[in-house]
Amino acid sequence: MKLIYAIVHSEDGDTVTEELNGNGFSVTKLATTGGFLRRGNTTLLIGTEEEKVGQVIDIVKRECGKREQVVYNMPYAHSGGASIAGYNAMPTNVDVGGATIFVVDVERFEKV
Ligand code: 2BA
Repeated sequence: MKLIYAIVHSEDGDTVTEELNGNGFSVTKLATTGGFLRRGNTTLLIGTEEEKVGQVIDIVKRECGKREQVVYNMPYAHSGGASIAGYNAMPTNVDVGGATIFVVDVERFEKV
């Protein structure tokens, strides 16, 4: 048996958990914090048989893969009070998603 730790962006946590559950995998979802950026992320614990690890990783890749998203930044308003009315929001491409995955051996698994 293997235990998979998948650290994903918080915004992907619910959809990937639903998809894993829908495919018969049990998931424990933890609210975690990245040590470097100190932002919230989500860590999923998935215990499964060795032969199903590939299927879990495929689901995580599909639901949490890196992709670009367009965000609209409002121009910065100086404290002088100039109105931002009439300015267009600036579209910017940002990277979102991505997952960090660890697969470890489970020495013993019991439900009591
Ligand atoms: P990623 O490498 O995609 O990592 C995303 C999150 O996954 C990390 O959040 C951390 O929570 C977890 N993680 C990644 N690798 C890990 C590992 N070897 N052991 C345990 N947890 C791990 P953050 O720590 O907030 O990092 C966010 C992003 O900042 C990282 O994205 C990476 O691009 C960058 N980063 C992290 N540590 C760095 C460092 N020491 N120097 C430069 N950049 C760093």
